[in-house]
Amino acid sequence: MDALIAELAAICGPEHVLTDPDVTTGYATDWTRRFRGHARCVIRPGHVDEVARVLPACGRHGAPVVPQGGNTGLVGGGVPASENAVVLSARRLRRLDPVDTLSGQVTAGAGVTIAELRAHAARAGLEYGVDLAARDSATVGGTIATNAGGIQTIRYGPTRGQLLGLEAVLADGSVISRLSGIQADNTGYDLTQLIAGSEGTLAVITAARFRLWPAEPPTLTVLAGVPDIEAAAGLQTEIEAAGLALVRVHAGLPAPLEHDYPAYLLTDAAASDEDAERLVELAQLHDAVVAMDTQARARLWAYRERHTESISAEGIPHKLDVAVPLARIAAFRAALDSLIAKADARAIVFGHIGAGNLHVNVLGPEPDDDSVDDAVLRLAAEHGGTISAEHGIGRAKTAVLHLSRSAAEIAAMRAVKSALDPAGLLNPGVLFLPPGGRPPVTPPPS
Ligand code: 2HG
Ligand code: ZN
Repeated sequence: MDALIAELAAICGPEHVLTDPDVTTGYATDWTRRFRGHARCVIRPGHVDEVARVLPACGRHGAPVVPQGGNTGLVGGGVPASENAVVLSARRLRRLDPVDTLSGQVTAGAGVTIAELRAHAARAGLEYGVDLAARDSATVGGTIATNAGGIQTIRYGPTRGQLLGLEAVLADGSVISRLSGIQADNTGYDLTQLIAGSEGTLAVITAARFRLWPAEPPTLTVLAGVPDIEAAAGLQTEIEAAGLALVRVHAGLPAPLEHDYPAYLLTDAAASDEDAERLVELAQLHDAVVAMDTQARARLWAYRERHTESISAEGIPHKLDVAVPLARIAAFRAALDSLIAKADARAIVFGHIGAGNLHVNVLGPEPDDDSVDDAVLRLAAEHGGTISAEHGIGRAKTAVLHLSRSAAEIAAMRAVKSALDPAGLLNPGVLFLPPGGRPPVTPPPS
């Protein structure tokens, strides 16, 4: 047997070292199917102490480690780029402490899903501030590593905004643990916030301490037809006609409104009946339906949340998760149309309009063809925007990080990376362009 695999089996138990290609392939392919790699094995530690032994073992054998949560990321950040890589699945790190109702906080293991964390908080009358369509698979560890946003970002901020402390293992196996939840803690570098959003390149997250919010569930959801994207800006979650049509086909849903519209707006609100009436009378809203109970609200949200799967049913999408300042969103949208037409591609655009965040999903180009990706990301930068609003850089956007970060910032980020992980053990090829350029998204069959 491979000496590394024998060592890993001794640490975690042989049943937690997966080597069967039928099983490991699932861990080495991302949710979109655009990014594929090959895992030498998948290791599933069940405790932080095991993680602390796994990392030095992989280091000794020169095997890169790719930390992975629910594998719902959309930019290839959890997919191994080298044949030799070990995928470290954090899904068995399932600690979930009782909610501390005095402080309104909770500690959760990296493998707890967002749906489980939200349900746990809700049972204590509190709310975890992040929610997203992938809630049943996306994990605490993965959403911290990617600083996931989701559908409540405007209200509560992204994952970083929920985070009070982390337990994580550094590349050399040392464990850092800041789970006390003390908010008044001004003692130097904030390692928690440094590791959040570092996409598995600085540490393996094993647990986290979160702040929770008083539960104030929205009382109504409005789905409205609007004339264009500008009318939707300033409000909440936006869908366009093409996306809604796709969702209706793939999810078998009826038309939500009597007529079709160029764009749709979906928004949750904590409001009274009168407020709801005032909302649907807004001049920009051509037509609207209002849902006031949980089931009816879920029915309207399905039109938004089933976009990702409906697009994937049509092909392998190029996911370009950009944000531009709200004042420039209409200009960006118009320029995007002509760019997509010239590329002879198809774009499905939806997002979180209140945050200026558009998920531009391009269908048509081959998975390895980055030309549309480049053009759309450049367009966002030219409009004063960012190349990633919520999904991160992953492997997908390493070559264009400079569109959103200055040379000085990238140099500082690289310095942090080499100080904490001098051998480049953790998630090589993610965030920074590797020497020799980005490997192909789909490796040749081995
Ligand atoms: C969402 O907003 C997710 O539903 C996925 O960020 C976006 O599939 C996408 O492009
Ligand atoms: Zn999103």
